[in-house]
Amino acid sequence: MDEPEVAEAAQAVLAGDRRALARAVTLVESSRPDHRRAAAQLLDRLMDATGASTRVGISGPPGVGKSTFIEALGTEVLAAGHRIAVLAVDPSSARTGGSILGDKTRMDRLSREPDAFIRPSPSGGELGGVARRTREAMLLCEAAGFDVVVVETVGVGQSELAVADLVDVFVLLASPGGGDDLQGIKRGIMELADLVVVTKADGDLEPAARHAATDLRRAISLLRPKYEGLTTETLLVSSPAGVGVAEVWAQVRSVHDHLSRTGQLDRLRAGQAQAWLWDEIRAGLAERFRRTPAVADELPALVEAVRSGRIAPTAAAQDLLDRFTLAVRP
Ligand SMILES: Nc1nc2c(ncn2[C@@H]2O[C@H](COP(=O)(O)OP(=O)(O)O)[C@@H](O)[C@H]2O)c(=O)[nH]1
Ligand SMILES: [Mg+2]
Repeated sequence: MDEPEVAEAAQAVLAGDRRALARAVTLVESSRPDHRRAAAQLLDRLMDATGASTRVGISGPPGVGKSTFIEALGTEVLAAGHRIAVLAVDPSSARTGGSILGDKTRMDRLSREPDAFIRPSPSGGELGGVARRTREAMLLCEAAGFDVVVVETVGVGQSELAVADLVDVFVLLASPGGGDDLQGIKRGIMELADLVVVTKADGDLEPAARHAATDLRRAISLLRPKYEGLTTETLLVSSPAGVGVAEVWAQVRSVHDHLSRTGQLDRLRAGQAQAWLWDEIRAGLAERFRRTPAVADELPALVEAVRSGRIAPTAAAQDLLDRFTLAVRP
């Protein structure tokens, strides 16, 4: 993509052209070096039009009801006059080559709305790459005029941490009947939550959902608050019936307003931007390192030597880094 094409793409995204937005997201998802360069130029042109959205992360284990909830939330958010973009981060799809299909059908209603944009995560790639593409896709959506951006992630290991690092408000979904182990939520993940939502508070599951909420409230009360003057609420929803969803949205707004009013949102985003810069530098350096012939020539032998215990990893790393430094020195 040359300069004028990038300029044209930027104009189309700014005009809210959904197909242009979809193409731009495809561009930032590509790992081809020329695409990476074009994507960076495109984002650079759009930066001024970004940042005005409410960025919401929604996480929880598979089957907890994330997609169903987001569909209900989306309806609420659209009714309030917003435009909503939903991006999915699913590191498991990298391994299974799919798993997002179910989500697509479940967000059927939302995906037909003209003021909604749904984008499942691309399969393939490691978490770092998926998170980077999601950050960029989020900025593109903002430039296209979406003022609510929801990032859905399957709660497996590190992905919650990555998502919590790119949104303003992080919502954790828990299911009833998780037993006495607090639905298996790890303490570290609970500490990230700005809001906890217990799903499936309906029918036979309602008592269990109330019980789970009580347990979660108790557990949260023992944690150090994430922000001064803000408590992490635990709310109940029944997504298919839409019960409790408006309350969740109101609470998301309230947390966001608080952060915004107190200057904490600016600090949060500044920190996120800085962390992103270092992610990019780390990823770019590793890439250039691997591609440097003086490194690439020795890498397989040294990896083997480290694997068999003949050379200490530290020594091998030193050796390779010295080769890299020598190679890049003018
Ligand atoms: N009864 C009830 N079922 C729900 C609710 N939310 C989701 N489900 C069901 O739980 C299953 C998993 O939902 P899904 O949204 O795909 O979960 P995800 O994997 O977290 O995205 C589906 O069969 C949904 O119909 C709810 O609030 N109440
Ligand atoms: Mg889902």
